[in-house]
Amino acid sequence: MAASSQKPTDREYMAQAIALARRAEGRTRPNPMVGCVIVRQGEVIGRGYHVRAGEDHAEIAAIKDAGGDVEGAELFVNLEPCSHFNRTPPCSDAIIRHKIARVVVGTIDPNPRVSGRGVRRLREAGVEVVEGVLDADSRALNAPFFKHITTGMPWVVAKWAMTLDGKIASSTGDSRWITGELARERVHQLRDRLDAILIGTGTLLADDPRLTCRIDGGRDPVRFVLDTSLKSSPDLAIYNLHESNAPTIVLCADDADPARAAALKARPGVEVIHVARNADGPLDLEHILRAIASRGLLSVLVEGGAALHGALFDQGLVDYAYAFVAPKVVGGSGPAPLGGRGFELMNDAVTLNAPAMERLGDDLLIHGEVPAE
Ligand code: AOF
Ligand code: ZN
Repeated sequence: MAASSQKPTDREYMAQAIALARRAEGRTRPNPMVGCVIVRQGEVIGRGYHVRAGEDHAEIAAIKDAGGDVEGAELFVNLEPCSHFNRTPPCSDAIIRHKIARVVVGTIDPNPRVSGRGVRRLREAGVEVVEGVLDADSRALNAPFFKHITTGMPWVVAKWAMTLDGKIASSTGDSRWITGELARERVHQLRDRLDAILIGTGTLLADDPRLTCRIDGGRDPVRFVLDTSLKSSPDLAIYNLHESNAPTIVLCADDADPARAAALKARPGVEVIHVARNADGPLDLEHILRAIASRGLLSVLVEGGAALHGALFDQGLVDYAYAFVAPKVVGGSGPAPLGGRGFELMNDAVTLNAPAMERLGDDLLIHGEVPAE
């Protein structure tokens, strides 16, 4: 078997594969983002990425881009080439058939149907395989896919916008707008990239939001609204979105009024799902998140309000947080971004891992991963 050592340029080509993969961000569910670069004698001869589920995997797209002549070349891909038949035939077989000499893999596919079998198959056929080049970046790129396929839960992203004095609304409940144009555009970019969006009853009734993505070329996330006892009117904006091709799904309790459920379901694109309650009354959030994931949605953006965010953090269900902070003070008794129980000691507070900071006009965005418990 060929020796498999890294070359100085491996990381550069892997970074190119990751950049290609990202072109399909928000478009590949339930599949991961995968990019591929094929190189021969120091020259890139093929590039490709997985555009959406059911279409060519990245490796096949890159082989086609190279015109099919890839004998003796090196292939760089951020996820282990697959070894299974599903919507498409196995990439590892195509690589062997096309006589590619060396394959550099970002990270092993956590899909139990692949998970090491792809690289084994390649090695058994005499292809040199190097694993783990930009491994952490490759895993971070597809964190939602990794979580979804190994746990059946979606990647949960909490987002809020608050004033400098930590409020998400004034004492009268007014919240339009806390942040400026650029920050709001950034939110639409999140809606474009995450598969689903979820809000609580309070936000639904107070804000009457549309939860659509309003940027050029954007696509709408599948909308989930929590309305335990179906208090919302079918006339709310979210039940009358003729311009959206994503559904709106209402989550309510098993004992919610069937007539009210029927009135909502009568609206085009609206579905109603009944969810079990916890012993103390509210809907079971883990059950809700599993219901979202079971539709092949890898990630969910939670846009509030305070009760929902608080409950999710209390139960350790949040993976990533985005906090937009505006340079305004509003004072009074308006709510903070998180209700719930919270932690008694500052020492126990959730601290984001290596938070990133972005300046968006006069607003600040702080975001980062919530450490696993
Ligand atoms: C690759 N290259 O570009 C992608 C891979 O339903 P299918 O046939 O598209 O298979 C989906 C699975 O294939 C997905 O769960 C993941 O394990 C792998 N994705 N693999 O070699 C790709 N998108
Ligand atoms: Zn494949």
